Amino acid sequence: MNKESMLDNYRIIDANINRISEGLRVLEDIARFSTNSNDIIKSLKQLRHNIRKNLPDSTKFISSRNTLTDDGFINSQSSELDKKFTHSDLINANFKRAQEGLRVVEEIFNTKGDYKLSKLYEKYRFESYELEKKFVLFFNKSKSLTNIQSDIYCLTDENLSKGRNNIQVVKEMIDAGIKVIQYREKEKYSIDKYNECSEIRRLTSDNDVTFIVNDDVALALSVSSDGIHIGQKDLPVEEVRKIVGDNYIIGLSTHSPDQADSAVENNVDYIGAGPVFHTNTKKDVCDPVGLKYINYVNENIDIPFVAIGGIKESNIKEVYENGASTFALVSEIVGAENISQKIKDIRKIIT
Ligand code: TZP
Ligand code: MG
Repeated sequence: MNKESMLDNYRIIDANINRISEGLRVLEDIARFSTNSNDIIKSLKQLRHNIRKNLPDSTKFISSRNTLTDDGFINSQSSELDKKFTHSDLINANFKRAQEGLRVVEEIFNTKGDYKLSKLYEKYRFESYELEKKFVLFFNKSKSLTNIQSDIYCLTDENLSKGRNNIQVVKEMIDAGIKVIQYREKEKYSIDKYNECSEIRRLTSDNDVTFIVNDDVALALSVSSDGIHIGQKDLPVEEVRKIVGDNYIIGLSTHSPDQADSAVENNVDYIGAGPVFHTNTKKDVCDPVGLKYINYVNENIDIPFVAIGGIKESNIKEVYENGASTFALVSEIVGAENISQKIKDIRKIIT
């Protein structure tokens, strides 16, 4: 190999080690500013360190550097191909950046005759694939949990929807800027529920809306909803967790301080707290638990909670004043003549 092409190899490796480390650094920082991502941050940092640490003769690589006349840099400055729109785009692009860089380093070391190093960087590339999966699933779950903590949590109930079907109602909710929707239908055939949920999954995915399915774990998984909402009389949370895995959201209805405390112990992701007031919507419902329970949950429970049961435009202020910041309403919203106007009116009170 002549001197010229040796130098080019160093330059390629130097550029790619920078590309990989920078990509991983961006990912690390995105993870750093999400909650509970410590595991992922540690793995990213470890990988980034290993990638630099195992590079021999670092001065040789640096001295081959010539960034300002690099065609890659010059092209990038005059192009908008790399524009990103969402955090998900950013995550995707930076994993790809790291993986492509690792592949280049691996190939160049291989042709340079550093076969062992080539294999090492291949191993890092495979580690990055696993990490990407972990990161994306984790990130999607935290995004969904953020949506669950938005102002209004909507649920379906076709019987109360004034002749509109669930799909029409869901579209109106999404148009009004609702960020979390639960599919709750007690009296339909599974096949009809499946068809409706598949359509709702499409609509919610397209609009970054979190989609939760009530009661039915198989239905939830079959349409890839973001979560499942269960009640005290459903399968135990631990069993549901075994079925759905850690990256899936489990919501649990609670009606007492004991139930809220044990929800936290069982790693539930959020709880419903209620019924705050009397409701006709839920048939097998216990007596109203009142605002006192909302107060208890607000002061003692560290996971997100959603106040539910008999909440209307006319009484939501009290619920808000007792510490709730997410409100689940069924009849008040699906039964409104104008869903979007109703949502606007409610928002005026709680923001
Ligand atoms: N869980 C507790 S109360 C309730 C559910 C599903 C129904 C709430 O419906 P509405 O019409 O908002 O009272
Ligand atoms: Mg239930």
